[in-house]
Amino acid sequence: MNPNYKHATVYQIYPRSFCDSNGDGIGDIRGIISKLDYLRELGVDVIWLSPVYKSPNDDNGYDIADYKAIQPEFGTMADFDELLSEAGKRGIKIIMDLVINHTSDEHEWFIRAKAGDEKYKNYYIIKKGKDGKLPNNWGNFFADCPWEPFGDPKNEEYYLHLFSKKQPDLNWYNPEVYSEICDVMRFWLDKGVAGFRCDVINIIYKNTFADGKKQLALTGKEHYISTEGCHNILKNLRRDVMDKYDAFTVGETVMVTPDMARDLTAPERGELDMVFAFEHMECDQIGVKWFKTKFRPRRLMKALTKWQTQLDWNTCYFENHDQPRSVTRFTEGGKYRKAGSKMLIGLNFCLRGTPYFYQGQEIGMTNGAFESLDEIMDIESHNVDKMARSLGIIQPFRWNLIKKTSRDNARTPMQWTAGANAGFTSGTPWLKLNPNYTSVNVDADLADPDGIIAFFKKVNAFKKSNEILKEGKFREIYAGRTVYAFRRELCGESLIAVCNFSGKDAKAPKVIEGRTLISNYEGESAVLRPYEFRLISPGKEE
Ligand code: ISL
Ligand code: CA
Repeated sequence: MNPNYKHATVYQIYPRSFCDSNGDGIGDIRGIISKLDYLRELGVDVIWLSPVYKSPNDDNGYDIADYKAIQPEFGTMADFDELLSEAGKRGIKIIMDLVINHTSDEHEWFIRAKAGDEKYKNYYIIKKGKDGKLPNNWGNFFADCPWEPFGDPKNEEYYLHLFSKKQPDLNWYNPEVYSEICDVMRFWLDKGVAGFRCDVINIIYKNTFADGKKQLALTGKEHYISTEGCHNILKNLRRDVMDKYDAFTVGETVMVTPDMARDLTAPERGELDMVFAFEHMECDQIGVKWFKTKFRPRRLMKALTKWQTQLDWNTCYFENHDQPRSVTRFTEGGKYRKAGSKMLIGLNFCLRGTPYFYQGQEIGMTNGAFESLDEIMDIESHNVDKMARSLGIIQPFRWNLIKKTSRDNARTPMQWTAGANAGFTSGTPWLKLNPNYTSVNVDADLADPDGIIAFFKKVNAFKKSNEILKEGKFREIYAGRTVYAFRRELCGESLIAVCNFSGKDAKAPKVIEGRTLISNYEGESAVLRPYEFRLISPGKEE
């Protein structure tokens, strides 16, 4: 773990939806530059920038057509360089999104492969079908078929795409792919970026292309999750590239267990600095993430405690560009928006690990207010609709699933002001704004001394100056139906964090006695109020 970034407060920007500087309705790099002072005020140390590379946008930039070029609608390389230097002046570092499981089918490598160039064919995973059948029975992350015919149908060749068919998987058996990616990483590190968030990094190396064990979703996954081959690639990337820079990596690791996460991050193994795990994001679903069930706080507490105790260093997060908004999910649809947002922010800072926040979380943005699939742009949602239709699921039911789970819930434009288009753009936003921007926006929140941003800053500053919250061990001390409390302990001293995941008052457990240092409510109270958060200094240690 690079110690320079261990305690960074990281803020994720989804460039398309952050701030539009030129009125085309699409957020851009100059828009980000214009908000750097705002981010410095929040106390952000590192920005994780979702992809800004050249892309045909089948998956909003996660389909990269050129790893060394900026997407024209986001600006130019000169804009990017200016962003880096302006951020640097404010003490803010930038990490890039490194998407290396796949490229776009419009990447030059894939275009050459299709033109029959053997060298580039070997950059991708191209397999023969068998007797008119697909090469294997694997599933696809976007509710699609993962094999698409490649070239002349007579050849019966298919290419693998675990995501959209415009995202062909790279062939990590090929050392040339490795060298190309090293080169890409050096290109950005030489410019001065502080590292990478590595997209679905634990699935890049497939052990075999044999059929997988049949399952509800992602048949075949046992052949590619956290394989030895993947570990080796990560070790090499660390040794050949990362170690030469002051930088860090955070892996997006899907379907990992704490054991796998330990292997991916153990300092002595020299692979990744930290990983995003998903178990706590799965506490309101059945089987696959498109089937949401009622949120039960106990499931969230169980997942948090499990990861806090079984992995030495976590990434702490409740939101990103793939997940519905946390305040909608975990605090009754946002009925207690202000208290709920603050509670989740407080909790995120008090857990052991590096805290990550997603744009808009600091003002309590809620899920999008979409009324039909026509208003949704996310390719995943459209695929889910198709799949559900093919299973005979009726439209109102399909829509109900998609409305709750669509990734566009997190991608609605950032709400800056109560003015036209929430101050996001002077044009027409690429995705429908949440109409609640008239009251939920940065201006309004900043003007409120009791606002969410003020609370965010307070807890952020406290954490930065407090060794117990930074380095202390985690111990759960109470997990009731709605009340969750834990201690952070360091050298015989401790702090207690407590949350009430309920819109009703809850009895305060005895174990949380002490002096309240920070809370999202005014004044003392014997009971815990709806979505109350408290950081407590216990009187005496037991
Ligand atoms: O639920 C998930 C994991 O359990 C998924 O959302 C998962 O995070 C996702 O499918 C992988 O996401 C990443 O790679 C995708 C891209 O569409 C996402 O936006 C990105 O975060 C393909 O590059
Ligand atoms: Ca723009």
